[in-house]
Amino acid sequence: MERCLITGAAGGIGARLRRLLKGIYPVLRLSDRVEPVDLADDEEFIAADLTDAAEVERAVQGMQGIVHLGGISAERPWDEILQANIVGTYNLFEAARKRGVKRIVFASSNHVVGFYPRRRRISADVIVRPDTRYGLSKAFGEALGALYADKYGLRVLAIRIGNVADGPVDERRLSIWIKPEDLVQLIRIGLEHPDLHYEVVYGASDNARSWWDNETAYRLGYRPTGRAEESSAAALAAQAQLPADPIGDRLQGGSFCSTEFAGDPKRIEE
Ligand code: 15L
Repeated sequence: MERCLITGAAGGIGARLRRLLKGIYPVLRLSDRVEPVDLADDEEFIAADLTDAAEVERAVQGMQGIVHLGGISAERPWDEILQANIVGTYNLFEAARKRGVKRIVFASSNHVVGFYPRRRRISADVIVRPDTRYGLSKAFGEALGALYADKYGLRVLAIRIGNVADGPVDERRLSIWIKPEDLVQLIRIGLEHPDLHYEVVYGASDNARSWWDNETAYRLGYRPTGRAEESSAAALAAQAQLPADPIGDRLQGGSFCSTEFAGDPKRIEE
């Protein structure tokens, strides 16, 4: 793997990955709608709007691997999600197929399975339970990855990312936090593992309170070094300052579940 593209390079995770992946691959091309403000002289950038298929093809041209972070990473009105995450992700996979890209690491999200209760431990094989239109769009991206792996032979890793940060910032994040360096490990598995076809893994560190069975990631060689529990006192103190969320506090997706929730909360699985 020598030539990689990061889409969504101007976003929060993109900014971290630009630094952490630098030097690992000889060519690391960055793409986003707008150029990162701190772009360095030795960084290659191509502006591309994911909804514009021709621009996406231009960004993808000559690449062997793609880390697809681009699109919207929070709940938004349907038309915005549709354009950026559904049409945009389709354009990205289609450009990759046409241009002979070998591998895609798809930044999926824990919000694909956000409506599972916190008391359940789930593997990556469970049926999806999206908590938002955003989570739904990520489920689409995962399915698109399976199609392009099975039908066209791309190698695809979908990472259901928990929360990327320097440390866990509240009680929920004690379960889903991922240290940035651990995310880099997973991305490298997606870009380099010789036996990868199509897999879904959870993007979480070695968290004692995890809700996820991440066996697939471990089988592929993942050895996370982050441990959320080491910061549990600070995370729980921060949680104590937050208002209670009677729906979100029971569910893995947290406030993404309670946003726009309508009707009787009793219907949620206990
Ligand atoms: C996500 O998918 C979001 O992109 C991120 O901003 C966080 O909110 C994260 O999930 C989370 O669940 O904490």
